[in-house]
Amino acid sequence: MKKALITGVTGQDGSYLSELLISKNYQVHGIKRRSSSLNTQRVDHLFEKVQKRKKFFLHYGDLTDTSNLYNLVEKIRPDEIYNLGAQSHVSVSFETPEYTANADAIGTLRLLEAIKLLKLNKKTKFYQASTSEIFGNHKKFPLTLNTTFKPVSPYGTSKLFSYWITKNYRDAYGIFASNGILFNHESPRRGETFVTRKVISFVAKYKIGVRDVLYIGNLDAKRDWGHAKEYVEGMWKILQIKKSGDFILASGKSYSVRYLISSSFNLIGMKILWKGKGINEKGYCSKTNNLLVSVDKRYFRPNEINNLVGETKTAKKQLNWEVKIKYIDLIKEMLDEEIQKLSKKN
Ligand code: NAP
Ligand code: G4F
Repeated sequence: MKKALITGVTGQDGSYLSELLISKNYQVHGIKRRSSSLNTQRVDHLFEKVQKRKKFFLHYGDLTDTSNLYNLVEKIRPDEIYNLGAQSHVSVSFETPEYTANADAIGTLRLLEAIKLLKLNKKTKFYQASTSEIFGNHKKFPLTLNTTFKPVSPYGTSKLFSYWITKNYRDAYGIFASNGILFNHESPRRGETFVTRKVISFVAKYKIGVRDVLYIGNLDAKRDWGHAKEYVEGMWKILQIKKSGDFILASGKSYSVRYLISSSFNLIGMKILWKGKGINEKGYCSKTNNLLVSVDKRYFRPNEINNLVGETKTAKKQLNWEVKIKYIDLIKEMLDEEIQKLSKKN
């Protein structure tokens, strides 16, 4: 039985990846942070279901704690490490830049050093959760491995350090260490403060009768959105092929935040009429003229990436991986689950 160690196991991707690996008969070890309130909701179902069969274990730990990581790698001696743990919110990284760099950049180095110091170079494969945020702003799309990396946030910059250090340890010490440069991926398990979940939660509440206004940031920003469930399969594939390397996982299409809002409301039979420009732009119900959406400068970032679209052909060729779930089906699934959750509560 293969053993995997997952940092960030309590997050969106960590929970889907755990499910996938357990289904492939791995023994999964996850690192969870100590928290004053419960933070294992996304994996509790797994823990309860498979614990008896000794397939899923949670360990306390933190990417900012060197000896903790070293001791866990020494104790578990994993065949595969998936480094998914991170302060993953771009906007928050401007508020907590030093912490973000510690967890998202140096945390990766700590894990790679543990593999090296424990002489696990030939045993342990390493996956780094790299991100499209390392690209920054470009005019030519799709973005490829030949595109220049010029991140525009503390998050993107920290992740770029991790991208390079993963490559360095691959080349210098022969570790099977690979980067998955993943474009935005979402799901019903997405954190509540990311834009897809924020918008869809609002629309779901509207559907069950809650009347409020959605305050939003940059409506013009475009992202390449896919389904997280498919992307974790890509992560696993990246560690199964013969040679380590760097890979882009993307859908190849991007949509604006404005379109996200319009298409989510369309799913509950409503049409948004947009009026005004920039910071004064507002969205109204086309039938009643009631105010539904208002741009709010609180949600703008000091620096922003206007558009992200990733290249898709290489992943198809090298990993036999491609996006199958379409944008509209992803949004629909998220909305249906949100409405179901709200209906259960009421
Ligand atoms: P997420 O839902 O925010 O999960 C992040 C995970 O990291 C959580 O389990 C969190 O623990 C944990 N974490 C945060 N700080 C930590 C620390 N100091 N030590 C240990 N664990 C820590 O993120 P996600 O969407 O699943 O993304 C997974 C990874 O892929 C992240 O590294 C993210 O940056 C990267 N990524 C995501 C996307 C995307 O679109 N989702 C795209 C490209 C790359 P708590 O539960 O306790 O907060
Ligand atoms: O959903 P977001 O916060 O995701 P963002 O910044 O693209 O980052 C996500 O994807 C990255 C991969 O590209 C990951 F590496 C990262 O960990 C994370 O998972 O924002 C998406 C877009 C941005 O342009 C943002 O400015 O939506 C815009 N936006 C507009 N109004 C908003 C809002 N974002 C948030 N979170 N909240 C708003 O009210």
